Amino acid sequence: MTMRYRAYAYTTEADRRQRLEDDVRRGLTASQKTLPSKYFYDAIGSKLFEEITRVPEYYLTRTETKLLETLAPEVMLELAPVDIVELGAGSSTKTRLLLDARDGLRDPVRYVTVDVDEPTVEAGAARLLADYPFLDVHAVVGDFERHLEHVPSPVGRRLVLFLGSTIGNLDPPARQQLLAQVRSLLRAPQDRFLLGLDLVKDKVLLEAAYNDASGVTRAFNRNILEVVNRGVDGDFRPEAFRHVAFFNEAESRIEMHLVPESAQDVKLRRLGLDIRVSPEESIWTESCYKFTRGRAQAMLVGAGLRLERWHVDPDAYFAVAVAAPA
Ligand code: SAH
Ligand code: AVI
Repeated sequence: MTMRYRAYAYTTEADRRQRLEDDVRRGLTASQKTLPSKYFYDAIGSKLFEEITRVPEYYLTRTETKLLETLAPEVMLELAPVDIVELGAGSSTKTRLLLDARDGLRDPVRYVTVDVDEPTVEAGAARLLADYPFLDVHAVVGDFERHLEHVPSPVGRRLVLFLGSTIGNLDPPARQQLLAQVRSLLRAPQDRFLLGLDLVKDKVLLEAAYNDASGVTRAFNRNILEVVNRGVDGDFRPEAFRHVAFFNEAESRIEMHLVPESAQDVKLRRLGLDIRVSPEESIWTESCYKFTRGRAQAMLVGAGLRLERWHVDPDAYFAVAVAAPA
């Protein structure tokens, strides 16, 4: 790729493997078995996620996209950022909506993308570079919970993006920690943070979004077992597990689990570990928290941020918050 693209990986293959081994051992020997949701995103998982964004039940992506289309001119022309940092950008499709709205502005922009899945980042960057000659791309291939210190210092007005309600995949303590780090990425009073949040709504709609009729979310959920098999030389049979997703109202989150049809004895050879998963238990693979304006405001304030604007679609399904340093 051209000199306009630079990628920095902050973990070695050996380190990544060690972390996966530690996470799998810890998660699958706990009384409530768990796997961290960041492991969904291997090449197949990222493709399955892209497919999820197109199933009719998954309203999140299309609703946020519409909101961003409306907001983009205001955000881009008012803020005129020259330094855009995006966490969990994936293929950077939504970033394009913002870049398209720079109508007339041709100042160079540096785009810093932070994501664990390198091939997806690279493919997204290639498309951006081809279409936006004013752009430089700096890819931080890593974990946004561990590697934000490697985001380079701003080159001018900065806009940080965290879209898609990916923040909802973090538990409250991890979420607060991440927001505090985002706050430290904002250096100047005019720097801003754009945050996409899925909102609390009718349980039927929420549950349908995670139980699509075409079964793509089921395939996405089961794929994490393929990632584990590859990572620790395991023999999970993903098809032996049911996909279970429901709204936990008390915690305001969708929970995704994998529940075996019958008891499964699984060898995790690289860990020297044999485990049994019985039909009375589950492997909890993901939480997707849903927000209200009040809760979003409180979490931003808790991280030293001020909620400046709150944009919601007409059905009040999804919100894009604009936050500033407090
Ligand atoms: N922002 C895009 C993609 C959302 S999918 C959208 O709104 O459609 C979630 C993305 O976050 C994936 O690309 C995944 O690889 C990335 N991701 C998940 N956990 C991560 C972590 N801990 N660190 C870095 N990237 C992560
Ligand atoms: C990436 N993240 C915001 C998605 C979500 O809705 O929480 C991941 C996902 N899980 C199941 N479907 C989509």
